Amino acid sequence: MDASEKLDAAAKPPLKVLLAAPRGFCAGVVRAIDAVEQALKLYGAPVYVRHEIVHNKYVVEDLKRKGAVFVEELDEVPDTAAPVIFSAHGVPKAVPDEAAARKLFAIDATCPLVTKVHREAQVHFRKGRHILLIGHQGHPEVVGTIGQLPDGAFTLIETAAEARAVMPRDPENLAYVTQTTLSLDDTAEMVAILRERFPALCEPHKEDICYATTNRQEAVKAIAPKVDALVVVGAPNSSNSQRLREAAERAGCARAVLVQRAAEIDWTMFSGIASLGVTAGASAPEVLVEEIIDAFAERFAVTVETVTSTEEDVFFPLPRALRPDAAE
Ligand code: 0JX
Ligand code: SF4
Repeated sequence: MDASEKLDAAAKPPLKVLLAAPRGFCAGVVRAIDAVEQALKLYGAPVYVRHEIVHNKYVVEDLKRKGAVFVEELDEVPDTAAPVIFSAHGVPKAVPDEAAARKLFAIDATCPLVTKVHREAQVHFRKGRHILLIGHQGHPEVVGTIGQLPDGAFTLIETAAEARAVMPRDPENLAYVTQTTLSLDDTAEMVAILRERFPALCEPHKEDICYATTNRQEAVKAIAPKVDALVVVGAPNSSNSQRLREAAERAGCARAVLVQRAAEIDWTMFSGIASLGVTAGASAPEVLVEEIIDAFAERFAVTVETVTSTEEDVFFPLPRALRPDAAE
């Protein structure tokens, strides 16, 4: 430490940062972003992407600069030989059907763990079961899951009150599936209510809330009670990121905020703190975590400690059309 750094350290209040691990990118997000990058490499620009590939503006803007063109619906894509990639969140069946009818070169970057939920729902439907879908209305993953089956196949359950009130036609032929990025605690409560009301309820063999959602919520809960404030790096339209902020608040950290970029931090919220928790949603790149910690380091004498609650080694291979020999 040179003299000016010593002066700096003395002038700044100390801040202990507890950095949650795991945090940030999950295997489904890595695969989806790599799919767009690889499509650009193999087929050149433009590559069309339906919906934000993952819910993060920084990621989207970076891919735009490289030649990706983002649309919300297929009717915004011209008749083209260029690839059209579906986002990690999944799409209703009507979307690949329309792409096939238009002979578009569709590449599906839906996370395999979302596709697993689609498959479960299809099996229940074939077996004549009505399906309760626990999730958030209007979220693209929920729209995609509902769109796997004909109208009326699902009833959406958003709250414990709805779990208590739902009146399925045939309670003996009933199943549930869930969105992958829900609150573990809220979902456990809703499932407990449904189980008690409908003993014949068919359940997923392996939970639908994915490993990444589970691990990031557990990691944030481990640090939240120990810090004065907590930052979740992520976007407001990112369900899993919002759930991390909520989980931190419920675990005892009253000052828990979702932040996209350092420039938007409201510093009045952090006056007088001595400890800070930091985590990131599954769609938030690590470079933004670093940007935010650097912004705190301009105002505080920061020391960083990583708190690891579990190790992850999940990896999903790219969609087939993008594997190395695909364009030959
Ligand atoms: O809003 P979500 O959490 O579903 O999506 P996001 O933030 O893009 O995270 C990655 C994709 C997750 C799909 O399950
Ligand atoms: Fe897949 Fe889970 Fe990541 Fe969603 S959060 S993309 S389900 S691994």
